[in-house]
Amino acid sequence: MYVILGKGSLVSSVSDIIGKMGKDHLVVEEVPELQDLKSVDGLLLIGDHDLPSHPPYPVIAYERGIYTNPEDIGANVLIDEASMVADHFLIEMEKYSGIRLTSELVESLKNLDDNLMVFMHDNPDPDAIASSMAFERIAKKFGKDVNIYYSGEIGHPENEIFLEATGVHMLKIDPEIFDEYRSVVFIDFSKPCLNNSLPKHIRPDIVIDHHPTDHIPSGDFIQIDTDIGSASTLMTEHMINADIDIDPTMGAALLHGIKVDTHGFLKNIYKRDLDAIWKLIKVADTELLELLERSPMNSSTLRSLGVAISNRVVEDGIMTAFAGDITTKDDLPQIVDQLVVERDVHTAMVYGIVDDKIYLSSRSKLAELDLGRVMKEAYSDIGEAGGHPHAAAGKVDKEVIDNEGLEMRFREEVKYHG
Ligand SMILES: [Mn+2]
Repeated sequence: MYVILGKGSLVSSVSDIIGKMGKDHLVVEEVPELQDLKSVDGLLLIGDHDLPSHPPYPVIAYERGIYTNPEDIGANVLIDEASMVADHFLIEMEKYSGIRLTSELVESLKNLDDNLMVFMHDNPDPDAIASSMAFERIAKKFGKDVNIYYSGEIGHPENEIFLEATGVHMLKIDPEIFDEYRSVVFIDFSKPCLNNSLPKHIRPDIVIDHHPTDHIPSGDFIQIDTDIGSASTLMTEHMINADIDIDPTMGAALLHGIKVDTHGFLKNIYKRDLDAIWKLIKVADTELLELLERSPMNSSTLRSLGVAISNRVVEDGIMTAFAGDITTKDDLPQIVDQLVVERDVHTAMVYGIVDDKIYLSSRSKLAELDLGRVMKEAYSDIGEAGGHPHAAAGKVDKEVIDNEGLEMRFREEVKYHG
């Protein structure tokens, strides 16, 4: 039980509020009354009192005026009026500026055509898809029809499950859709033609993104917020501020979007992402989340994984593995993710054949290795290759190199750069 020690109107107001929050507490006016109390969990001290020294519970004191040392008045923590006002000012300002931003979004939505084109980047990921779904919900509330467009592949079976479960309807970008002008929205990217299949001249009316850019587009509502882990976080904030119900499927979709973009809530995550997670976790469909978590694999991918496992060669922590003829190059990233977990392997590359091309995908656990550069230097003279420091990919013609040469080039470059 909490105890408030003090008297006056502030004490009774604070007691009312704590009561409304459902916390069991008691108000006492004088220090001697404390002696008779059992099981005190904490004391809030309001006003001047001489406390017994070192009580067996934490003491938090409220003091008007200038901050003093809490120990001087026998408290562990001091709530002084100035910091309290400052803290609350900042919290309320943040809330209010979020609400204002959402109402700006709603205002610009209202001014757009009745039919909106929402675009995602190529090979849209769960963050882009969930955010577009959320945007559609908001737009619908204000009487707008929405078509969601993408290019490239949906690829990963996790994404297919995601689409099935959420029932989101997406269309492939087709040059004809630009014949008739309709309002344009970019979600999870901001620049036409970069990592997306939009013609360069397309100008967005609305942009909601979290990737840094050197070019801020002109448009009616442009939100490029880089102090955030995912577009799903921005959309969660807008849905809450616009008072739109987040149903269990939408909640799971947004939560999954945040999760994927923050590497499982571990990297590139901000307090606002955590606030969004906290809200979504209470409504999200946990069965759907678990389904997405298991990250299913198509049977053809699993078969190719089997081939790659039996063909794998490990030397000095470097694994190369031939997956044979594969159904699609999208199988390779999933396969190499499984291979690189082998103990004592720090870097892995898997490759497989589709038609007359060899596709490659690699992963590394070495912090100091730039795998994108390794792949580039190993294969750019005979094909295309590159990527990120920990994940890279490539493509070469089957005619120009045999498996042995392909594997040797990879091992040599890793050793050289590692
Ligand atoms: Mn994203």
